[in-house]
Amino acid sequence: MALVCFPFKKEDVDVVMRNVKTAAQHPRVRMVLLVGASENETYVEIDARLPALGAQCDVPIVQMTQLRLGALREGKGDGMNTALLYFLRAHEYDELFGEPVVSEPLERIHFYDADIESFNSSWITKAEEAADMEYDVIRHYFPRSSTDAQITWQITKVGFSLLFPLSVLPWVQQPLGGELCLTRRCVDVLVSDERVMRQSDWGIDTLYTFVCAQAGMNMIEVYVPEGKLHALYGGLRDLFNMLIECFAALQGLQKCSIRAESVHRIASAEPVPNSVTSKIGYNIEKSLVLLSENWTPRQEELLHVLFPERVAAGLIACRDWPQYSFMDEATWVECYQVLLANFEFGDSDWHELIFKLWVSRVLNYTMRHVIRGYDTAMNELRHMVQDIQQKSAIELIKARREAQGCSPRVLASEQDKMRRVPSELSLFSDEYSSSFKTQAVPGIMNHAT
Ligand code: GDX
Ligand code: MG
Repeated sequence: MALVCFPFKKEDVDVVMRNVKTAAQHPRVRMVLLVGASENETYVEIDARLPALGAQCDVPIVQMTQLRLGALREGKGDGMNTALLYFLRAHEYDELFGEPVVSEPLERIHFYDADIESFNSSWITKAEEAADMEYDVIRHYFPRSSTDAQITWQITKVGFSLLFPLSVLPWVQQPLGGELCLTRRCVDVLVSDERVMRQSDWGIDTLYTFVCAQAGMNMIEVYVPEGKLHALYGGLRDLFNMLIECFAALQGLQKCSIRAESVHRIASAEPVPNSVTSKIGYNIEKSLVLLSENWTPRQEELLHVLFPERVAAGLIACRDWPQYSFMDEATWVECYQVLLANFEFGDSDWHELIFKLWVSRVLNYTMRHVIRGYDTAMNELRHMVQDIQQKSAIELIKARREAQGCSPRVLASEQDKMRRVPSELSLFSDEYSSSFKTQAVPGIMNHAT
């Protein structure tokens, strides 16, 4: 039986209560858990309305505030990790959580954002039916507006494609999605991983995705055709923390290796409804202004010293007038590699700089591709990450073979033989041999050194 968790901070309580009721009345759900960021207004109002809702449902509905577990900003990561610990211990007395609430160990935990207006019981059913087929991780994926998900596309998908091109990670549809179901086996893996438990901020979704893949958990992505309608943000500035924390989480993983021998299935998608294709994800006019804000001399210096000159010139010119034509896909990849090598988490100049670089990238994509229609824009995004993945994969395979001592001349004839050998250096993993790790690799793979 399953536990459904809604992490929340400040949300519309009507939406939250409707979602809690949907979950509590689902036949597979044994209990519902609300984990609040603090005892804020939303928390207090939910508390007042829970007894009435509880009377209409047969399963326990528990609300709590998140524990301080991690080492970074107190955010959604602490909320989700609190839920994982609770899930493991809900059937027995526990010092942290008190008396047991259920009699048997819970088998699965589902997470859904509390602010989803299109949530319904089929989301739980789809995940449960997939879990019945013995997948460890079930992720929901959705059709999204072409201007939505710009952290997912420009940061996480680009990063996974660059750093782990042969693993399952570039294939994960929505690697930052907060809607997922995990088995007890998978939760055991996550809570015993220190990297996960310290990630108290927005980086938590990146860590769950990465660690599940690294541990070889079998994954399926189920499709939710109606899409995720949820509380909207205004300008891109609202995404400042999420951007920085999601990038920093990925940067922290860049030296990790990952094998890719787990199963990954993706349920097929369906035609995208007009409600999604016609939606604008962010306010363009408000975002143009962001390029001229919060400049310091040090940001200019960092640009001149570390980035290509056309990027430095283009971005600094934004102090007077917004520009974005310089930040095409190839330039973004160059900047991304500079950021991977040099970005300093916790340094306010670096935070502002990555934010402005990303805003110029999002505006460039919007003005060059989004205006040509939904399908064109989505194709451009897909091609961008596919190209990165392919180039990076080729570099990785080449470097690995060189490290193994294959001269380029014998590569072609050796290729088939190597593919059939299930050695510790599987071609379909991103693991480096120890000799490879010690070598400087030119170009795109300089992260491996
Ligand atoms: N307990 C707790 N503590 N919940 C939080 C906190 C926190 O500090 N901050 C946010 N939440 C809740 C929030 O109330 C909502 O239910 C959910 O987490 C997601 O937050 P929202 O502001 O709606 O995020 P948004 O913009 O929809 O973000 C999406 O991308 C995130 C990401 O990119 O990392 C969403 O899919 C998130 O689940 C995902 O983490
Ligand atoms: Mg939301």
